[in-house]
Amino acid sequence: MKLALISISIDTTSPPLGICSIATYLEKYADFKDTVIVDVNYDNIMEKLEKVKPDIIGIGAMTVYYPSAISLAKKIKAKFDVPLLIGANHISTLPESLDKIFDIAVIGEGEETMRELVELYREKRKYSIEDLKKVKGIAFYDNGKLIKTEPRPLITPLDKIPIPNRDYLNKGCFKKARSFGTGNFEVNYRIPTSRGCPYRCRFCSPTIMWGSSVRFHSIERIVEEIKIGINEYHATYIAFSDDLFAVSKDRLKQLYARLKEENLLGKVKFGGSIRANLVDDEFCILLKKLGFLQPITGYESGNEEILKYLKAGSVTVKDNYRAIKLLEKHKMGTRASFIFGSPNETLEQMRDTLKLIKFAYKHKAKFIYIYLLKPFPGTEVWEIAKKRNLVSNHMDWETLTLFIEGVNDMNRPLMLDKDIDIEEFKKIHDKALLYSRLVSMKRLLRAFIRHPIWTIKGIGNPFIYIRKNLIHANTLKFVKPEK
Ligand code: B12
Ligand code: SF4
Repeated sequence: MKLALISISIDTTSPPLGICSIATYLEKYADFKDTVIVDVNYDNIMEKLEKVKPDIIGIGAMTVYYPSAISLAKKIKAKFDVPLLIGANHISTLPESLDKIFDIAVIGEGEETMRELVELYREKRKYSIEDLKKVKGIAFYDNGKLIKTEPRPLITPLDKIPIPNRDYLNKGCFKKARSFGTGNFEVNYRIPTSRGCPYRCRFCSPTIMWGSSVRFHSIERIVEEIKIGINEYHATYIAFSDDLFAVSKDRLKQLYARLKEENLLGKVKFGGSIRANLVDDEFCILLKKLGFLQPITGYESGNEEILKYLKAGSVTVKDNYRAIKLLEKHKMGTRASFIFGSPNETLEQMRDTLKLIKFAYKHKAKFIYIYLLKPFPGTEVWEIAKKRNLVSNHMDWETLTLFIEGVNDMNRPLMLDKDIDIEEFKKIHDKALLYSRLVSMKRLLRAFIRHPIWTIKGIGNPFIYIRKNLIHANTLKFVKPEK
């Protein structure tokens, strides 16, 4: 019996660790070794499935990829008469949006639910409705009616989940590629060290996915995973890909002490997400000693009222300015992300964010990401968008995807406010993007000076790259609510 798990996220620097974790878990707890990972970045999905001939197929998708998951599912169903599963963030945060093309939705943490589903299929060679009703943490249709079973308890302690065996991943994941973490060419490696986040930002959904408390891997286990990354996969840059990595100084201190004992400091560069409210000199010194580069920080807004709304009062604009300054002072730089288009955000408030972006630019931010607020399911922003009739459980999911046809734009904006003056907003947004592009150009230039061949290889034709990513990156098409 074979299981194929498909990743459709387009990103060569972030291997699909969720399905890799499921494959490893099945090996350990179901004695099942026949999982094959199909990765859109390296495989022709349909060709690979033809070759593998799986008995069960599963696709994982964030909301931005849900339309792609549905169209892939249609192709798969036309060729394979096997149970087709959907998992990961989109369906976990909105099982009600389950498309009938899928036989089963796996809600939330996938490891234990997949163990049960694989064992059930191995025993009975089919899924009956009666059997499915007994499996926790899934959704499916019974005679056109959506059935959601009892929630699946979370796995505790988190170390019960084995270290993902990266041999399941395509070898291409461990080739040098331009790193979002350093801007250089690195063997990029990711390690999630926890599940969940203690904060409650209104645009984010960690509690729906991972419950209200945070579960951590032990420091021992993290160090073990780092060693595997360095020794077996030759990782040169490790990103801790938690919802929020640096939750406390204590944990950083413990990690530092163990890495020092193991003589691992300086062997690899680290990255991960931090929060402006946590940044002070001691925190920066700790990160620096660990070998951290350019920690990623969601500054989001330069306006007090909007920031208070977005981050539920957990951080102030003063914290943002202080963090940017301190990260420059300690020579780590910052990867800074900002959001425009919060509910009821005025142009004046957006200009405050523009000021903060300019400040980040002046203080040598290494990356500047400009986002338009997207209402993702499971968030408070989703509920607002729903009340405004902009989204629904069965909406056109293309509205929330990453790409606009023909334009390499990462932020297809669904404007939440009908009264916003789009032309004025575009002017502010264009200025913000200008800072982001200037930073990209500097980065590209630095990379070119250090690694000319790699850089050209990585970006292809430089003229096309510059036109696509730097000049036309900002051709926004607005989806504005009807007046
Ligand atoms: C690291 C990370 C990134 C990294 C790497 C992404 C990647 N491809 O791995 C980067 C920085 C590149 C990134 C980018 C984006 N991200 Co991101 N990212 C995360 C983060 C913090 C961790 C992901 C992770 O590794 N989790 C750990 C693994 C173990 O969990 P998992 O992947 O969810 O898998 C489990 C279950 O989902 C399930 N499962 C997963 N797949 C499957 C498949 C099947 C068949 C089954 C049965 C089960 C199953 O079982 C797994 C084990 O329990 C999550 C938050 C989070 N904690 O999930 C956000 C998150 C996934 N990202 C999010 C978003 C929005 C984005 C962007 C769209 C942002 C943007 N506007 O550009 C981009 C997309 C870029 C792209 N091209 O794909 C949202 C998605 C929201 C949603 N409703 O879809 C999240 C949830 C953050 C949030 N709370 O808002 N991201
Ligand atoms: S945005 Fe970051 S800090 Fe806020 S809830 Fe999400 S993961 Fe936590």
